[in-house]
Amino acid sequence: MPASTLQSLLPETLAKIEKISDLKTLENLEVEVLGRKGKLTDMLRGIKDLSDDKKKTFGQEANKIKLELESAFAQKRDKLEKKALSEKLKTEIFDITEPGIKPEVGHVHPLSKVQWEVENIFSQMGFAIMDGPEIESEYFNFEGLNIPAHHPARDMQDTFFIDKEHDPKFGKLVLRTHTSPVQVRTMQKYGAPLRIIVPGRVFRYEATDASHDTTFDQVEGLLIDKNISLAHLKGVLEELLTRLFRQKVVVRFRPGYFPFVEPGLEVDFSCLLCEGKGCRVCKHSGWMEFMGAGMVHENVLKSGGIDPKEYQGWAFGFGLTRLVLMRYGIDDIRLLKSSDPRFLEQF
Ligand code: FA5
Repeated sequence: MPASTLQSLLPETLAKIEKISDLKTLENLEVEVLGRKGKLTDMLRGIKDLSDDKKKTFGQEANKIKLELESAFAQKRDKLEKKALSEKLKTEIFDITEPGIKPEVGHVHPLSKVQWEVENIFSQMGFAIMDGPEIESEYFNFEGLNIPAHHPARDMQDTFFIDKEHDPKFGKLVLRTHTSPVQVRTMQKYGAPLRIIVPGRVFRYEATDASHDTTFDQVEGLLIDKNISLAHLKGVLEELLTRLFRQKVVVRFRPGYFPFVEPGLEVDFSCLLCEGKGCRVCKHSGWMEFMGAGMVHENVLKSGGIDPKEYQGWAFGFGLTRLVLMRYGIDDIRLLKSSDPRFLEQF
């Protein structure tokens, strides 16, 4: 292998590199000179025919040339890449003063908002927040609450039954029709005294209209202690409503019937719009219907394992969904579960 060929390879290649103005041509030249079948590799293959002396000098020389060429190719590649990038940037229009695209941010559903507010207010009054199963047994939904099978009071709440195997001791499985079953469950678990609320979803088999849905939310309240009276209930409810509606709200009791309380009450609160004077919203009565309540029936205390001679208390259950309607002035309950963004985005 003549050394002059090796010698001329360096300046020839450097001159070619100098003239190249694009990355692809540079890459091709690199393969042509330094690649596995390239010129330099080819020259090195002939080394075996040289004398030992020449082998050494040729080897050293070839290695030096290889390193120089590698460095020249790398420098040129770097230069061409930078040039390509700056040309690309020149053609791309990027206006840093243009306003960004505002990301869509979701928000809490109005029902959850009011539920959290109610929970907050009751927590501050020392109530614990409880939960219970939505698929209930007939026992907890009815019998345990002093509503035996075939009692006409069962007709007050039309029920969805679940066609599934169940423990006959507890009756069939039902979608709970109210949050009241959690009263007995909590009494059995924690005993007296008790101070709880139970927000939760309930289900009834009934025709829907602007104020009735088949799935809605209730909040149950239960307070069991010694020397408890309905005056405590009035105080707690007026505090809740006054804080929730941010205006003075008055509560009134009327007699009502629920098998699990005695005496039983219907609770109304003063109309928010006319403050009790009478207007279209309250049908000129000055009052809004709010919920059922009463002193816990002794049979219910017994179901919960609490001695009615030692403890007494009151319970209530209101429709959270209807409260949300009043809070935001919504005129159809079905909108709340509709998932229609045109409605939900207003809150
Ligand atoms: C009950 O469910 C009783 N468990 C309440 C109770 C608890 C009384 C503890 C005594 C002691 P009622 O069926 O009236 O009662 O329902 C309570 C509230 O749920 C009603 O005042 C109403 O606000 C709401 N409600 C009832 N049915 C529907 C419905 N179909 N759609 C929306 N809200 C409803």
